[in-house]
Amino acid sequence: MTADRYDPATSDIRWQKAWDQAQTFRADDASPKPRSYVLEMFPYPSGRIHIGHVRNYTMGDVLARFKRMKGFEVLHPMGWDAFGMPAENAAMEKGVHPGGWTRDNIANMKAQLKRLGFALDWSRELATCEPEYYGQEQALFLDLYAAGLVYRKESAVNWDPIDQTVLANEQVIDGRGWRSGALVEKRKLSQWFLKITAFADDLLNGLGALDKWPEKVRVMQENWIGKSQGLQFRFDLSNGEALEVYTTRPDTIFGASFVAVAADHPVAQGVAATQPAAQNFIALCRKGGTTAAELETAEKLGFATGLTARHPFTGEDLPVYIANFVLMDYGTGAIMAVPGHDQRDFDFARKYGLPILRVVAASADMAGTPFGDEAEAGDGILVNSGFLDGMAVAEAKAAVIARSESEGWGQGKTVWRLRDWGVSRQRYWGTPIPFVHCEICGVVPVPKKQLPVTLPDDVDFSVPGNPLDRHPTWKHVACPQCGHPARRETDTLDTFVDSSWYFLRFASQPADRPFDPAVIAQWLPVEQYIGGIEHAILHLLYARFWTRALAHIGLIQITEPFASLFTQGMVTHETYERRNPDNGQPIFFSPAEVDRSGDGATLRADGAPVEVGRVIKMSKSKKNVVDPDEIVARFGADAIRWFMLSDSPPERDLPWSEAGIEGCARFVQRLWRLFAHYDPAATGEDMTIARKAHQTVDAVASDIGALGFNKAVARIYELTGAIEKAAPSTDRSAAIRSLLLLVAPMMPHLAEEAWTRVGGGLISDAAWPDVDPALLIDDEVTVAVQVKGKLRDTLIVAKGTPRDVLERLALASDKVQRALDGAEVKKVIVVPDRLVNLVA
Ligand code: ANZ
Ligand code: ZN
Repeated sequence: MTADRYDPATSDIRWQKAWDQAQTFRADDASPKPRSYVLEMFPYPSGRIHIGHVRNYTMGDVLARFKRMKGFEVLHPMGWDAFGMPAENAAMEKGVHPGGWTRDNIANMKAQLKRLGFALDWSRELATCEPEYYGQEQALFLDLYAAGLVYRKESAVNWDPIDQTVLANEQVIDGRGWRSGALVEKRKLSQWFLKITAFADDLLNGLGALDKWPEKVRVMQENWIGKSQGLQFRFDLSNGEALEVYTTRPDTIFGASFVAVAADHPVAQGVAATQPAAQNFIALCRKGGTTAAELETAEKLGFATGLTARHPFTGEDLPVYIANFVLMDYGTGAIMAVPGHDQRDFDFARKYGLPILRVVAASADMAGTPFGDEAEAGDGILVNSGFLDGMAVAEAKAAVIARSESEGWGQGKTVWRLRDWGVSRQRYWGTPIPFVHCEICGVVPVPKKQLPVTLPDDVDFSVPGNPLDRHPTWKHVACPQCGHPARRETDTLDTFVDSSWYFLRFASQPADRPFDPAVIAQWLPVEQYIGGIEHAILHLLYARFWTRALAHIGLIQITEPFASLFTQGMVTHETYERRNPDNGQPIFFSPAEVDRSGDGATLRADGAPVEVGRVIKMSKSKKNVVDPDEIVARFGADAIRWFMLSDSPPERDLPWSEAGIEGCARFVQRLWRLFAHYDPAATGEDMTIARKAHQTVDAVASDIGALGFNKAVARIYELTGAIEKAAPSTDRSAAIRSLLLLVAPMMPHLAEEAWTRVGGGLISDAAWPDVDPALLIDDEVTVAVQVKGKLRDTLIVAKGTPRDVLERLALASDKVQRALDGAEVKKVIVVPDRLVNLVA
């Protein structure tokens, strides 16, 4: 360690090779040590790693390395969520094969991840597009089928009448096929479903035990599952039929001013049989979207059928409409409409001039208050409601349910928002659904010994439609049961199926079955799962469902896959733009094209100003991106890793800055100079520094354990400063050694390089330093932290902690960050041992 400057370029590669050769991060299934499974959501191989991946994987990496140092056998795997549309789009646009495109991308991205020095067990790498993986998925799918958890049902798809093909939702743009531009129609097709609703109650109740999941994710899942208690009851219609409706607000029954049915409801069909106008209206409804979200935003449209429905209490005749906002597959496909207290009904009533009645008010004397521009969905006291008057909402609900049950026209009922999961995709690049259609035997599962059902390689993307369906030979097979000519299923599985069990396959990947349950039992559940909030609902719910379903059929013992979940914030950057003078459209420029050294911002190419836009998530379309490769080439892997951990709490957004990364690179060099002072021969120890080191080791361990990386970073800066300032005569070697071990999970390359002087072997194999409890006690002071003059937090620090350290610790506080709420800190006033005041 004689060189003055640390050279990341050579050191990074040297240690990455050393770890590879020694297989340092290979997880041992037979290890006697306690286990720790650290997992980050695996990436889609789009082509290049982006900065969000770097942040996500750095966090997981620090935790994985720390756990190793703490004596755990750590499983920290990586793989590829490799099926999906972008590969098919590339095939259509560029004429490349989806498989080749995907595998090239994987090779590139793997090299990028290796260049960042992540402590991954690459021996367990998997890609969902390989038969070794999807063949085992097919086996699991057959098991679920045998258990009655897979079934087929008619369901609506987007049909492109020109291209004669089914379109994925993303391929429908403004109601038209993305390629043909034709108006998309709804068609019914027989499709495959997974019975997630059988686990609705379990999935809901299980959330209660997930106390290491973010509250907001649990709430989102709860809403998605959407259990609601309500009343199903019968209206007598003027044509002599009965109409069942479902409501979650039986208390508002006296406010019902009309009744509505879905376009596909039998009552609507009956009306259409005699009224051509109704038929036209139903056809119009079918053109629109079918998702709840689409129906929520679409203009409310209705058709008056001429029928009436008799109100069970008042005996009044309410008009019956066919309405586009009523869904056929929810409740009974028919509703009592209460415009005063439901926004959709309100919009509809305004449009068609129907009465809007008040039946809930803030207090009894406000029964006559008129409505504003919106329905009032809130709580209150029943008014204008006969025997319900004066009751609270909850009490009135119970009263109406009880009355309907005793009079025999209705019944209390629970319904769920959660639907069964439609997994059929009419696409090529996905897992083939392992079934055969035989004219004699019907739908026949492919026998397990014939798995995997592999995708054909020779496919043609120059014509629209599903390449599997028009492949000349692939689908023609003999029926596995009777041997007669039959047709292979040409639907493939939703790619969310692939990501619903990959964490099991990482833990155990035998060649002849999906996993070994005994090995799974040792590794699972995942101790810490880290990923983006965009997966709060679907991926996490589907993974929880698969885990439960596999437990249900006896393949595994656990019911929850992820003991602890962390959702990290985004990496952000300001945008640079000009307006196109011709059409007013923004033209964006990348940070590399812009000179920010002066007051404003100018384009390097022409020296003229560009507008500085908002600080937002880095995205290609806004060009506010930095390329991780380029950063690594300039500053080394440790600097970018350190930046990812430094400035913001991990759940918050992290603004990228050139000054920030430069500061990180300088800190790497600063540590290097300090490590050069390590003297293995030194004996004796300066107690002040020793105390500081032990306290920091202790605190950093709890910070990393709680994923408080920015706090750990602040403490490491603090310890570094303290060691640097200690008198040269004092022996600092023990403290330097501790510091080195502390930064090892975060800056592993620098740490390995310095460790060659300190210890034998790799620092990646070294133990986390021991803490002497006696040294943890110190002269401590409590420092108040104020934001804009208001007390927001307190810091317990060693007496005499320097100003810059106090400032950094204050900024690292969650409470302070919350109080700042993104505001820029203009000035910091520090009174050592007493106060930090942040002026924003
Ligand atoms: C009367 C009422 C009054 C309603 C009121 C709401 C508020 P959630 O909470 O999402 O479960 N509804 C029932 N079936 C429907 C269908 N097939 N398509 C569209 N809407 C339907 O929603 C339940 C409420 O959504 C039900 O309660 C019903 O409107 C409507 F102040 O009935 B309500
Ligand atoms: Zn057959």
